[in-house]
Amino acid sequence: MLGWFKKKLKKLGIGKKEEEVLAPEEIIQDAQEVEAEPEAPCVETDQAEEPVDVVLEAPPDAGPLPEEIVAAEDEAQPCAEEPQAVQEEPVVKKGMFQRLRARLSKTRDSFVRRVDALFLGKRVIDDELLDELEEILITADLGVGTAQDLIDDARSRVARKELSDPATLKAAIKEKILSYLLSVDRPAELVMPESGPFVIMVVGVNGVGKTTTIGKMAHKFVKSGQSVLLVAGDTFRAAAVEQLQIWGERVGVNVVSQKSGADPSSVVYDAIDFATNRNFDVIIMDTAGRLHTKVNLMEELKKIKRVMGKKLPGAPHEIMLVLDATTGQNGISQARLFDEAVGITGITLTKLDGTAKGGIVVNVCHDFNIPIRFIGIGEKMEDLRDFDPNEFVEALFGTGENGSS
Ligand SMILES: Nc1nc2c(ncn2[C@@H]2O[C@H](COP(=O)(O)OP(=O)(O)OP(=O)(O)O)[C@@H](O)[C@H]2O)c(=O)[nH]1
Ligand SMILES: [Mg+2]
Repeated sequence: MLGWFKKKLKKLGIGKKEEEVLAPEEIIQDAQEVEAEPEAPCVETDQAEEPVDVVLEAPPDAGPLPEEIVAAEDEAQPCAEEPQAVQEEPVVKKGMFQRLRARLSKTRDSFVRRVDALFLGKRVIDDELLDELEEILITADLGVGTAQDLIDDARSRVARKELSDPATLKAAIKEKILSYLLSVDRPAELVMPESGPFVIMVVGVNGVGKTTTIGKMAHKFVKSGQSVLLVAGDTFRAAAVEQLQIWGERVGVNVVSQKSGADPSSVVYDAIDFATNRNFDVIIMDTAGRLHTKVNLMEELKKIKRVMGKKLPGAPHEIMLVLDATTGQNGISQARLFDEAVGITGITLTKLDGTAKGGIVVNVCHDFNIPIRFIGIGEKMEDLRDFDPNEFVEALFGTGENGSS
């Protein structure tokens, strides 16, 4: 991700496959609507030159406590203090890979292990085997279209006598999946703005992990030396502002907010002024996952995008859709809906740690020409990974010893 941010943005576009598109109200899963309570306007900052008011209350679901985060960071990089500097990087990298592998274990069980079990003792690739393989791919949430393409490819390679036994078929499936993942991982074209901050607008339905991902992203940017400003654009849910403020405190970054119920466009308008005047590098804006009427959510997001562009030409530089991997195929419908409304330029897939539906990653890359920027593999600050197709496929298919199958 830092490569993505520092160097350039990836080229974007939309490619679609025919799949059933749900009505917006079916896709945007509702939760209990919370009445917004008016609160004092605030700009929480430790860098601001002007005096500011800070309103900070404990939100109900702010995620893990700071102590847990510190402990988790220690746990995440067990080899970081290795005395021999020359060995440090590979060892840490290996530890990171093993952690990713462990977090993807449910998906590996539901997908690769089932493929292994299917192939056990089989000597020939016949129609029955391919049909059963297709079923595994579909139930592992790779999507019907992706599964069909994989099986069609395998079938034609069998016909061309390129594949003869199940072991080569597994390698072929792995290779084809990697090709889907790499096809949207191409080099960037867009450069960082000449002046002003790089603006990221984060969107997604409620509960997918937008605010948490924003906190984690901010942590990554700060670690790479960027100054980050968070914008509390979810003015609908009463505790949303406080939840972002807590993340701001954890990460040590500023949060611009107004009272609950305020117009999110006005919040970001002020935030862009604030960031431009103080030379912030990055603005990350949180948005609501639901509003009183669902159709209005999309209209609200369109308005925010328009206002950003008027205030800072070229902004937003990234519209990041957050998808919850545990929702499986519903995520595909969400991606379509948000893309049609505001034009998605990057995707983060969260909660891959708790689900057997990780095949959705392959489905997203196959169905959309939108790069996956990050994957979320836990609730803690360091549990956001840059999406690396090779690493992901190895974590899924590899033995874990040396990354080979
Ligand atoms: N296991 C796991 N949990 C996650 C991950 N990302 C987010 N969560 C959890 O998902 C829950 C919802 O996260 P939020 O960040 O509040 O989601 P949101 O999209 O901002 O929700 P709304 O503000 O209601 O729209 C929280 O309990 C997070 O800790 C992840 O990668 N793995
Ligand atoms: Mg939120």
